Amino acid sequence: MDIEELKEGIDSWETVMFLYRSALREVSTKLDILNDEFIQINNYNPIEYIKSRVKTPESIVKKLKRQGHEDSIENMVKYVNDIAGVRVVCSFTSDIYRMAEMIGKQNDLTVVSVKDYIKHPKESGYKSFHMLVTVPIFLGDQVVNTKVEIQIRTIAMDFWASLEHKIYYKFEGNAPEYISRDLRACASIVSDLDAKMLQLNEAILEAKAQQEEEKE
Ligand code: 0O2
Repeated sequence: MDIEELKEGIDSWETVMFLYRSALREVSTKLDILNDEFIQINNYNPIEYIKSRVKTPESIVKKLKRQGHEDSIENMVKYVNDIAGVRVVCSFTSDIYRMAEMIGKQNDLTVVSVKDYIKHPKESGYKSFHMLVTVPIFLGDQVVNTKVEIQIRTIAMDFWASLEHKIYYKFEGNAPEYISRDLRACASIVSDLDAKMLQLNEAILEAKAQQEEEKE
């Protein structure tokens, strides 16, 4: 059963939030295990850190309003996809796609939708890879597929998004044009930095491999 179909206890805020908190735990553990497996096999750590949060009631109500919906538990479960959110911060852009592929292959997760704001950045300059997944939560008498939004990005993308979010919040979405323009310019600097770091990493790996070859 999907969380939207939950009839019994739909009026109970606690039941719904319990499901979202449980889904966050499931997905976070899954990501930790994937990272550990990757370290074991490749001797390399693609995830710098993972943050997770359940959206605050104020933020849920704001989002419903923005979407033009009444604030009810039924509507929030149906229309707000990021009540449970996990942010995976990777070292390099290539790690993002590697992680996304690994997540997509997990049999017990269903990928509902994918938004690639790296290949197609938002007007604001925002870059990140979003996956909306559902994870089954096994209760005593039923299984509820619960939505979790996974945002995957580099440290540089996360740095920009966190500061932009703070700045934009102060203007409640109505920032003067010159601020938006400067923020877009910063996003472009951040992208250049990401590309340069990836290039450096590849050059280092190549140089190391060559040194090893010469030793043999
Ligand atoms: P908050 O306060 O971070 O929770 P959908 O969820 O698919 O129905 P939505 O919300 O447009 O529709 O989805 P999208 O585009 O995937 O955005 C979801 C989240 O991505 C946002 O949640 C932000 O966290 C982040 N995000 C999207 N665009 C931007 C941006 O331009 N700048 C920054 N800093 N973050 C962004 P919320 O609920 O909007 O905000």
